[in-house]
Parts: sequence; structure tokens; C-alpha cells
Amino acid sequence: MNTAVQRLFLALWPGDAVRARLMQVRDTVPARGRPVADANLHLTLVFMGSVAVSRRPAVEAAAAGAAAPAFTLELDQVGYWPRARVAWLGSTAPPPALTGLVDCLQTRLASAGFGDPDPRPYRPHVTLLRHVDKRLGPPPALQAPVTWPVSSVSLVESVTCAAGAEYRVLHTWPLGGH
Ligand code: 2AM
Repeated sequence: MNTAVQRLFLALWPGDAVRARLMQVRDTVPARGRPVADANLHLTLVFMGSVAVSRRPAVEAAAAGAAAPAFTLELDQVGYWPRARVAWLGSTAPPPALTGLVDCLQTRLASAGFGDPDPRPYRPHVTLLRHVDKRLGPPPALQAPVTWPVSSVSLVESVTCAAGAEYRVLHTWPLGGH
């Protein structure tokens, strides 16, 4: 029996232009923490945690069958979560299409036997810095929101290596094709 596991999550994975904007915003936050590496910036939709490699096809089927439209996400707010010690970029008004997509994915994954390992309500965010100093002042105001045209969902593996976490996109599915 194959007992190997992968640490998996479904995410919105930015293209080059959106990634460049996320990097700009990250760099406006006082550097009192560890900035997330350029290549790691993303927005998690559903975190699955450790999944047996043999169960990955079931995850892929759940993601592939999600019928949801493409949409535009406006990220217009920087904030800090002092307990988690992260600085993040989020949205003051997450679009219903985003919450609908997450609900759809969660429901499909639950039907395939993947419970949600995180009981907290979903709060869409891009983590910008980790291990932030608790004495950080008020978060910086954004000059302009980050406009993210969302047209796909990615399955991503989190691999821990000497330099920290590395995220590998395993598969990407288009939205709006149903
Ligand atoms: P974070 O950036 O807020 O830490 C890979 O670890 C991705 O999955 C990150 O975006 C991370 O969110 C998210 N993640 C990690 N552990 C999680 C958990 N227990 N519940 C929800 N999301 C989690």
C-alpha cells in the first residue's frame, strides 16, 4: 500500500501581472516580518492538508467538476492578524462568485470524503508577510486596489524545504467553461 502523503490546497494562482502587483503591495508593508517569496504569493481557496497520494485523483475530480464562472477580484485592504502574526491583502467586499466557488469546492470535496480541516470561517486573503512583529503600527492604506481577473483554479502542493515552504502547482482548471 502506498502511504505517501502530500500537503495539498486549492488556490487562485496569480499570473505575472497580478503577481507583480502583489509584490508591490507586499513591499509597502513595513518589513517587520518575513516577506512571502515572490513565487509563493497566492490566495488559498480550500486547504486540504495531508492527503494520501492515492486519493489525489478524487481531489482532482472534485476540482475539475466545479461549475463556477470566471470573475474579477478586487483586493483593496491590507491587514494584520496579530495572533497568526501575518500581514495580508484581502477584500472589504469579497465577490459572491468567490464565496460561491469556495462553497462549491468544499461541498464537492466533502462528498468525496474530504472534511474541512479548518473550522474557522473562510476569510479570503493573500499572505504577504509571516512572523510579523506584534508592535506593527496600523496597516498601510493601499494606493490602488489589486484587480485580479480570476479565470482558473489550481491544485497546489506545499513542500517544506530548507529555505521554507515551496509551493508547486500540480494542475490548473479553467473556470467558466460549463
Ligand atoms: P496562510 O497563508 O494564511 O498561512 C499553504 O500553506 C496555504 O494554505 C497558505 O495560504 C495557508 O494560509 C493555507 N493554510 C495553511 N494551513 C491552513 C489551515 N489549517 N487552514 C486553512 N488554510 C491553511
